[in-house]
Amino acid sequence: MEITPQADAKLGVTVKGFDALTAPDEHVEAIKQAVYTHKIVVLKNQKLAPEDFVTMGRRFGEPEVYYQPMYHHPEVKEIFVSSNVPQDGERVGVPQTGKFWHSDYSFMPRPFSLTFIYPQMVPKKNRGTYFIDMGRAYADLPERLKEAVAGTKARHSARRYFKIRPTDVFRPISEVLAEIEAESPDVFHPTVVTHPVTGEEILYVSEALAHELLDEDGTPLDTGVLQELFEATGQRDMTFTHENIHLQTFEEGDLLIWDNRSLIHRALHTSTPEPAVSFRVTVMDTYSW
Ligand code: 7UC
Ligand code: FE
Repeated sequence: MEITPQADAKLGVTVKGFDALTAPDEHVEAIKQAVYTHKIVVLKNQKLAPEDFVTMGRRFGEPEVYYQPMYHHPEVKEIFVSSNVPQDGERVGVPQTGKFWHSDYSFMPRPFSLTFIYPQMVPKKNRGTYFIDMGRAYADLPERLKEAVAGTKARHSARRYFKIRPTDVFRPISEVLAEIEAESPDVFHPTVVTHPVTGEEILYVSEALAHELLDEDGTPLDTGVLQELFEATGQRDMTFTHENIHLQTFEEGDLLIWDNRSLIHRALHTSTPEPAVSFRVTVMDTYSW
Protein backbone atom coordinates (compact mmCIF):
# COMPACT_ATOMS: atom_id res chain seq x y z
CA MET A 1 0.00 0.00 0.00
CA GLU A 2 1.26 3.45 -0.94
CA ILE A 3 -0.05 6.75 0.46
CA THR A 4 0.96 9.95 -1.36
CA PRO A 5 -0.22 13.56 -1.03
CA GLN A 6 -2.46 14.73 -3.88
CA ALA A 7 -0.52 16.83 -6.37
CA ASP A 8 -1.45 20.54 -6.58
CA ALA A 9 -4.00 20.37 -3.79
CA LYS A 10 -4.26 21.76 -0.27
CA LEU A 11 -6.03 18.64 0.89
CA GLY A 12 -5.98 14.93 0.57
CA VAL A 13 -3.89 11.88 -0.15
CA THR A 14 -4.09 9.16 -2.77
CA VAL A 15 -3.83 5.49 -1.83
CA LYS A 16 -2.74 2.75 -4.20
CA GLY A 17 -2.76 -0.94 -3.48
CA PHE A 18 -5.48 -1.06 -0.82
CA ASP A 19 -7.80 -4.03 -0.96
CA ALA A 20 -10.62 -3.31 1.45
CA LEU A 21 -11.50 -6.96 1.98
CA THR A 22 -8.05 -8.46 2.51
CA ALA A 23 -5.98 -5.56 3.91
CA PRO A 24 -4.50 -6.03 7.39
CA ASP A 25 -5.99 -3.95 10.21
CA GLU A 26 -2.84 -1.78 10.31
CA HIS A 27 -3.56 -0.58 6.78
CA VAL A 28 -7.14 0.27 7.66
CA GLU A 29 -5.88 2.18 10.70
CA ALA A 30 -3.27 4.02 8.61
CA ILE A 31 -5.96 5.10 6.16
CA LYS A 32 -8.26 6.17 8.97
CA GLN A 33 -5.50 8.35 10.44
CA ALA A 34 -4.86 9.79 6.97
CA VAL A 35 -8.55 10.74 6.74
CA TYR A 36 -8.33 12.61 10.06
CA THR A 37 -5.10 14.40 9.25
CA HIS A 38 -5.41 14.98 5.47
CA LYS A 39 -9.22 15.10 5.44
CA ILE A 40 -9.69 13.44 2.05
CA VAL A 41 -8.41 10.02 0.99
CA VAL A 42 -8.79 8.81 -2.59
CA LEU A 43 -8.51 5.04 -2.88
CA LYS A 44 -7.53 4.05 -6.40
CA ASN A 45 -8.63 1.03 -8.46
CA GLN A 46 -11.48 -0.16 -6.27
CA LYS A 47 -13.76 -2.96 -7.44
CA LEU A 48 -16.38 -3.60 -4.80
CA ALA A 49 -19.82 -5.14 -4.99
CA PRO A 50 -22.45 -3.21 -2.96
CA GLU A 51 -22.26 -5.59 0.06
CA ASP A 52 -18.46 -5.35 -0.02
CA PHE A 53 -18.66 -1.57 0.06
CA VAL A 54 -20.59 -1.81 3.33
CA THR A 55 -18.15 -4.43 4.64
CA MET A 56 -15.39 -1.96 3.95
CA GLY A 57 -17.25 0.79 5.83
CA ARG A 58 -17.63 -1.57 8.79
CA ARG A 59 -13.84 -1.83 9.05
CA PHE A 60 -13.75 1.92 9.73
CA GLY A 61 -16.76 2.32 12.00
CA GLU A 62 -20.46 1.62 12.37
CA PRO A 63 -22.38 2.12 9.10
CA GLU A 64 -25.53 4.21 9.51
CA VAL A 65 -28.73 3.73 7.53
CA TYR A 66 -30.09 6.98 6.07
CA TYR A 67 -33.34 8.00 7.76
CA GLN A 68 -35.31 8.22 4.50
CA PRO A 69 -35.83 4.89 2.65
CA MET A 70 -36.22 6.71 -0.69
CA TYR A 71 -32.41 6.99 -0.84
CA HIS A 72 -31.63 3.35 -0.07
CA HIS A 73 -29.99 0.94 -2.48
CA PRO A 74 -32.72 -1.62 -3.30
CA GLU A 75 -30.69 -4.54 -1.90
CA VAL A 76 -28.34 -2.92 0.59
CA LYS A 77 -30.03 -0.38 2.84
CA GLU A 78 -26.73 0.99 4.24
CA ILE A 79 -25.97 2.40 0.78
CA PHE A 80 -27.36 5.83 -0.05
CA VAL A 81 -27.82 6.16 -3.80
CA SER A 82 -27.49 9.38 -5.73
CA SER A 83 -28.62 8.61 -9.27
CA ASN A 84 -30.37 10.07 -12.27
CA VAL A 85 -30.31 6.73 -14.11
CA PRO A 86 -33.40 4.50 -13.93
CA GLN A 87 -32.82 0.77 -13.52
CA ASP A 88 -35.25 -1.47 -15.42
CA GLY A 89 -37.45 1.56 -15.85
CA GLU A 90 -37.57 2.25 -12.12
CA ARG A 91 -36.10 5.17 -10.23
CA VAL A 92 -33.25 4.19 -7.91
CA GLY A 93 -32.18 6.52 -5.13
CA VAL A 94 -32.49 10.29 -5.61
CA PRO A 95 -31.04 12.54 -8.34
CA GLN A 96 -29.10 15.79 -7.78
CA THR A 97 -28.36 15.22 -4.10
CA GLY A 98 -26.16 17.50 -2.05
CA LYS A 99 -25.96 20.43 -4.46
CA PHE A 100 -25.50 22.89 -1.58
CA TRP A 101 -22.84 23.51 1.09
CA HIS A 102 -23.34 21.05 3.92
CA SER A 103 -21.82 18.49 6.23
CA ASP A 104 -23.66 15.16 6.05
CA TYR A 105 -26.32 14.72 8.75
CA SER A 106 -25.46 17.95 10.58
CA PHE A 107 -29.23 18.30 11.01
CA MET A 108 -29.26 15.13 13.13
CA PRO A 109 -28.22 14.72 16.79
CA ARG A 110 -25.24 12.53 15.79
CA PRO A 111 -23.72 13.56 12.46
CA PHE A 112 -21.64 10.98 10.60
CA SER A 113 -17.90 10.84 11.31
CA LEU A 114 -16.74 9.60 7.91
CA THR A 115 -18.32 9.66 4.47
CA PHE A 116 -17.38 7.18 1.73
CA ILE A 117 -18.35 7.99 -1.86
CA TYR A 118 -17.95 5.40 -4.54
CA PRO A 119 -18.94 6.73 -7.98
CA GLN A 120 -20.52 4.02 -10.15
CA MET A 121 -21.15 6.01 -13.30
CA VAL A 122 -18.82 8.93 -13.73
CA PRO A 123 -19.96 11.85 -15.92
CA LYS A 124 -17.42 13.03 -18.52
CA LYS A 125 -17.76 16.73 -17.81
CA ASN A 126 -18.45 18.52 -14.54
CA ARG A 127 -17.60 15.67 -12.28
CA GLY A 128 -16.45 16.15 -8.76
CA THR A 129 -17.32 17.60 -5.41
CA TYR A 130 -16.34 20.95 -3.93
CA PHE A 131 -14.89 20.96 -0.43
CA ILE A 132 -14.06 23.59 2.18
CA ASP A 133 -11.79 22.72 5.09
CA MET A 134 -13.63 24.36 8.00
CA GLY A 135 -10.65 23.87 10.33
CA ARG A 136 -8.50 26.02 8.13
CA ALA A 137 -11.42 28.39 7.47
CA TYR A 138 -11.87 28.87 11.23
CA ALA A 139 -8.15 29.56 11.73
CA ASP A 140 -8.32 32.22 9.00
CA LEU A 141 -11.34 34.06 10.46
CA PRO A 142 -10.79 37.60 11.71
CA GLU A 143 -10.48 37.73 15.53
CA ARG A 144 -13.69 39.75 15.67
CA LEU A 145 -15.70 36.84 14.20
CA LYS A 146 -13.95 34.23 16.36
CA GLU A 147 -14.95 36.25 19.41
CA ALA A 148 -18.51 36.66 18.13
CA VAL A 149 -19.03 32.89 17.83
CA ALA A 150 -17.18 31.78 20.96
CA GLY A 151 -19.51 29.78 23.21
CA THR A 152 -22.41 29.92 20.73
CA LYS A 153 -24.48 27.13 19.22
CA ALA A 154 -25.96 26.82 15.77
CA ARG A 155 -29.44 25.61 14.91
CA HIS A 156 -29.39 23.00 12.13
CA SER A 157 -32.28 21.76 10.00
CA ALA A 158 -32.73 19.87 6.73
CA ARG A 159 -36.00 21.60 5.97
CA ARG A 160 -34.82 23.72 3.06
CA TYR A 161 -33.34 20.69 1.29
CA PHE A 162 -35.93 18.07 2.07
CA LYS A 163 -36.72 16.39 -1.27
CA ILE A 164 -40.38 16.19 -2.23
CA ARG A 165 -41.15 12.50 -2.73
CA PRO A 166 -43.35 11.00 -5.45
CA THR A 167 -45.84 10.11 -2.70
CA ASP A 168 -46.08 13.79 -1.64
CA VAL A 169 -47.91 14.85 -4.81
CA PHE A 170 -51.23 16.59 -3.92
CA ARG A 171 -50.41 16.72 -0.21
CA PRO A 172 -50.74 20.12 1.42
CA ILE A 173 -47.32 21.65 1.95
CA SER A 174 -48.18 22.31 5.62
CA GLU A 175 -48.56 18.58 6.17
CA VAL A 176 -45.19 17.85 4.54
CA LEU A 177 -43.58 20.60 6.62
CA ALA A 178 -45.10 19.23 9.82
CA GLU A 179 -43.75 15.80 8.93
CA ILE A 180 -40.26 17.23 8.43
CA GLU A 181 -40.38 18.93 11.84
CA ALA A 182 -41.59 15.72 13.50
CA GLU A 183 -39.04 13.42 11.79
CA SER A 184 -36.02 15.67 12.03
CA PRO A 185 -36.59 18.39 14.61
CA ASP A 186 -34.00 21.17 14.74
CA VAL A 187 -30.77 20.26 16.48
CA PHE A 188 -28.14 22.45 18.09
CA HIS A 189 -24.40 21.89 17.74
CA PRO A 190 -21.57 24.06 19.03
CA THR A 191 -20.58 26.58 16.36
CA VAL A 192 -16.93 25.69 16.94
CA VAL A 193 -16.14 22.04 17.60
CA THR A 194 -12.85 20.45 18.55
CA HIS A 195 -11.77 17.51 16.43
CA PRO A 196 -11.49 14.49 18.75
CA VAL A 197 -8.38 13.11 17.02
CA THR A 198 -6.42 16.10 15.75
CA GLY A 199 -7.56 18.62 18.38
CA GLU A 200 -8.16 21.15 15.62
CA GLU A 201 -10.95 23.69 16.09
CA ILE A 202 -13.55 23.56 13.34
CA LEU A 203 -16.23 26.04 12.38
CA TYR A 204 -19.24 23.75 12.13
CA VAL A 205 -21.75 25.74 10.08
CA SER A 206 -22.91 25.30 6.52
CA GLU A 207 -25.01 27.53 4.32
CA ALA A 208 -27.65 24.89 3.61
CA LEU A 209 -28.20 23.45 7.06
CA ALA A 210 -27.23 26.03 9.72
CA HIS A 211 -30.02 28.55 10.26
CA GLU A 212 -29.18 30.69 13.26
CA LEU A 213 -26.67 31.21 16.04
CA LEU A 214 -27.62 31.35 19.69
CA ASP A 215 -25.62 32.55 22.66
CA GLU A 216 -25.18 30.57 25.90
CA ASP A 217 -28.59 31.75 27.14
CA GLY A 218 -30.29 30.65 23.94
CA THR A 219 -30.73 34.21 22.69
CA PRO A 220 -30.35 34.51 18.91
CA LEU A 221 -27.35 36.48 17.70
CA ASP A 222 -27.66 39.19 15.09
CA THR A 223 -28.33 37.31 11.81
CA GLY A 224 -25.46 39.21 10.20
CA VAL A 225 -22.87 37.12 12.04
CA LEU A 226 -23.87 33.85 10.36
CA GLN A 227 -23.99 35.59 6.98
CA GLU A 228 -20.49 36.94 7.56
CA LEU A 229 -19.28 33.43 8.38
CA PHE A 230 -20.70 32.05 5.14
CA GLU A 231 -19.10 34.91 3.22
CA ALA A 232 -15.71 34.70 4.94
CA THR A 233 -15.40 30.93 4.52
CA GLY A 234 -16.17 30.95 0.77
CA GLN A 235 -19.67 29.49 0.87
CA ARG A 236 -21.16 32.47 -0.94
CA ASP A 237 -18.75 32.34 -3.87
CA MET A 238 -20.82 31.12 -6.80
CA THR A 239 -17.76 31.19 -9.06
CA PHE A 240 -16.14 28.59 -6.77
CA THR A 241 -12.78 30.32 -7.09
CA HIS A 242 -12.46 31.31 -3.40
CA GLU A 243 -9.10 30.16 -2.08
CA ASN A 244 -10.79 27.92 0.50
CA ILE A 245 -12.60 25.88 -2.17
CA HIS A 246 -11.05 22.63 -3.34
CA LEU A 247 -12.57 20.75 -6.27
CA GLN A 248 -12.06 17.04 -5.85
CA THR A 249 -12.44 15.23 -9.14
CA PHE A 250 -12.48 11.47 -9.59
CA GLU A 251 -12.21 8.81 -12.21
CA GLU A 252 -13.67 5.35 -12.47
CA GLY A 253 -12.41 3.08 -9.70
CA ASP A 254 -11.83 5.93 -7.25
CA LEU A 255 -13.40 5.69 -3.82
CA LEU A 256 -13.34 8.85 -1.68
CA ILE A 257 -13.31 8.91 2.09
CA TRP A 258 -13.56 12.22 3.93
CA ASP A 259 -13.62 13.61 7.41
CA ASN A 260 -17.21 14.78 7.75
CA ARG A 261 -16.38 16.74 10.91
CA SER A 262 -13.77 18.96 9.28
CA LEU A 263 -15.10 19.39 5.77
CA ILE A 264 -18.21 20.81 4.23
CA HIS A 265 -18.94 19.81 0.66
CA ARG A 266 -21.14 20.59 -2.28
CA ALA A 267 -21.88 18.29 -5.20
CA LEU A 268 -21.22 19.49 -8.69
CA HIS A 269 -24.24 18.62 -10.85
CA THR A 270 -25.07 20.27 -14.14
CA SER A 271 -28.53 21.49 -15.08
CA THR A 272 -28.46 19.31 -18.21
CA PRO A 273 -27.31 16.23 -16.38
CA GLU A 274 -25.26 13.49 -17.87
CA PRO A 275 -25.93 10.05 -16.42
CA ALA A 276 -24.35 9.91 -12.95
CA VAL A 277 -24.62 7.28 -10.25
CA SER A 278 -22.86 7.33 -6.93
CA PHE A 279 -23.03 5.05 -3.90
CA ARG A 280 -22.42 6.40 -0.41
CA VAL A 281 -21.72 4.73 2.91
CA THR A 282 -21.48 6.78 6.11
CA VAL A 283 -20.03 5.55 9.37
CA MET A 284 -19.75 6.59 12.99
CA ASP A 285 -16.35 6.18 14.57
CA THR A 286 -15.85 5.65 18.30
CA TYR A 287 -15.34 9.34 19.13
CA SER A 288 -18.02 11.84 19.90
CA TRP A 289 -17.27 15.45 18.97
O1 7UC B 1 -31.05 14.84 -1.12
C1 7UC B 1 -30.10 15.29 -0.43
O2 7UC B 1 -29.37 16.17 -0.90
C2 7UC B 1 -29.86 14.71 0.93
C3 7UC B 1 -29.39 15.71 1.94
C4 7UC B 1 -30.50 16.65 2.40
N1 7UC B 1 -28.85 15.06 3.13
C5 7UC B 1 -27.69 14.27 3.00
C6 7UC B 1 -27.01 14.05 4.35
O3 7UC B 1 -26.43 13.01 4.56
O4 7UC B 1 -27.04 14.96 5.17
FE1 FE C 1 -23.35 15.20 1.27
